[in-house]
Amino acid sequence: MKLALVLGDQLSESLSSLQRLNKRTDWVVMAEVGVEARYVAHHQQKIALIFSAMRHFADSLRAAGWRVHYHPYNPDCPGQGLHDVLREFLAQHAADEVIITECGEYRLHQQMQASWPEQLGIPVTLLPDTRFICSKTEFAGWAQGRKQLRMEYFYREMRRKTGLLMEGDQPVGGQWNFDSSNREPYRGDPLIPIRPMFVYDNIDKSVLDLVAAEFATHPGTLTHFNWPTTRTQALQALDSFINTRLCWFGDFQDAMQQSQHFMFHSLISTSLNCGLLTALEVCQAAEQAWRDNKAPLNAVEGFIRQIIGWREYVRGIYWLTMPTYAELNGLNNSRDLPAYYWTGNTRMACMKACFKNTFDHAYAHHIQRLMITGNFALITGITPKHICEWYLAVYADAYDWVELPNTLGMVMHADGGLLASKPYAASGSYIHKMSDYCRHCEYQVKTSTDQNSCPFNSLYWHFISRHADQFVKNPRMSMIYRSYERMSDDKKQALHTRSTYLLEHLDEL
Ligand code: FAD
Ligand code: DLZ
Ligand code: SF4
Repeated sequence: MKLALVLGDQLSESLSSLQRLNKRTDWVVMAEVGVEARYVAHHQQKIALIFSAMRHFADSLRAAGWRVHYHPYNPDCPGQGLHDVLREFLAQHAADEVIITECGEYRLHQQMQASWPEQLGIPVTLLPDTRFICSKTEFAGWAQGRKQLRMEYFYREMRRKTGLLMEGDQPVGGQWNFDSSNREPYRGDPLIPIRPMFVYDNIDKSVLDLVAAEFATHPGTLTHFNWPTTRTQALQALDSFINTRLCWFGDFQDAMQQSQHFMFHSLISTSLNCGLLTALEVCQAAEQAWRDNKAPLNAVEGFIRQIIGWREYVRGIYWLTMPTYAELNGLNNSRDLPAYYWTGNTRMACMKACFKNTFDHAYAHHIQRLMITGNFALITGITPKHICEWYLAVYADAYDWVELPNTLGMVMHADGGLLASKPYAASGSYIHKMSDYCRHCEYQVKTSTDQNSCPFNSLYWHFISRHADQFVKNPRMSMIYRSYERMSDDKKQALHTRSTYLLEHLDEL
């Protein structure tokens, strides 16, 4: 008899481990365990989502005729690791092989490879995760011999491989990338359609009670929990996005609003990452919307690029570079994460709005993550490990393979530019242009050196000036350095005085 361990982010019927099993003779094991639920302080909604989706998935496997051993969370169990549950199961059932689809995190992958066969006393076979469009080997082959691993070129390969938005070997519309049309601020028109609200069933309710009782000290609240916990709900979420928001996704992809937490974003990352949706089906649905004239090409291309481009690319980078990647600190940062990343208490309206969204919904959209909370961590020089841990904890879609390259590489530029050709540092004027936050803020976005001036402004120039050695020769930064050089010494001194003050009082902003 064989058994397959199915993890909390492997909730797909197409899973490679399930394909190796015989429904009638083999077993599927699934387990809610303390080690996975506590290795970072996951947001309460993330734990609720995973436990509930796992329970629903186990039920759907049983309904399809599988034999499933499900271990619900039990704080009193002496062993709280996945291997403890497997060992206990193997004591009752004689199995000759454990089969697992490779997991998404280096930490667990190493344990499965290095110590589980001995701990369990039977072979452990790890199979590739075929839910991704690009395998680890294929990515390594693409990366080999390249000086720069630019997402754009990888993305074109994925377009060719999938045939998405292609006419023969050429991109539809004559262009691979329509990003230049995707930078509009939002001024209230068109109205943002509401997302579907899901009714909790008994499984959701009992999991929400469990999380409230056992994980109350974890960040965030459960009040607004509305993540799909079944494939049916995930398909509804996808359908609602494709039919009501995709058409505006491109134009307003980078826009932010004080009172609009989701804008025109899809909200499908949680479902993609835990396995309720596959990348290919999502992209095919978007492509079909374009073919049916329901959404313009800039929106559909932009959306598909996020998935077969960025999502696959960051996964490739992760597995190509781990474990050294997690240790990188290319800008030698050493500052602690200010307490408001955990409490949300800050006077900076943009940061406060993103924290609120994060704690209320375990969500923030890409530009909030990159250009607000991420940008602030970059320009203030937060230690990469601290900010990486924060992003892994607070978002319902966060798993190491996708969070780490986004944070350490894209946001913190700690990988020396492997992932991004220049740091995404920005002053308050970018935030002012792309949002209405500054209207709600007690800081003044138009000034840099006064007592009440926007912290992002002088901190941005502090970043530019303190990292001149690294970036002055970067062609994409030359204009910025020329502007800095043109400033009077008095202005530079005033910026330095203001930013030094802010850095010394970082916790009080
Ligand atoms: P949409 O904006 O509607 O985009 C559609 C889909 O594209 C997403 O669902 C996602 O699957 C994919 N996507 C978009 N951008 C990226 C990207 N940069 N990397 C990978 N996939 C992308 N995404 C995660 O799924 N998990 C994470 O842990 C995560 N951590 C991040 C940390 C930081 C610092 C930053 C800047 C970005 C991070 N992202 C992460 C990427 C992105 O912010 C989220 O995928 C997106 O906000 C999810 O919301 P959505 O489903 O509404 O996405
Ligand atoms: C994130 C998570 C949580 C909170 N809990 C569980 C769990 O109890 N059981 C489980 O199998 N998986 C869980 N997960 C997802 C795992 O942490 C994830 O599979 C690894 O991080 C690899 O991506
Ligand atoms: Fe953020 Fe500065 Fe605008 Fe305030 S003024 S919302 S701190 S960018």
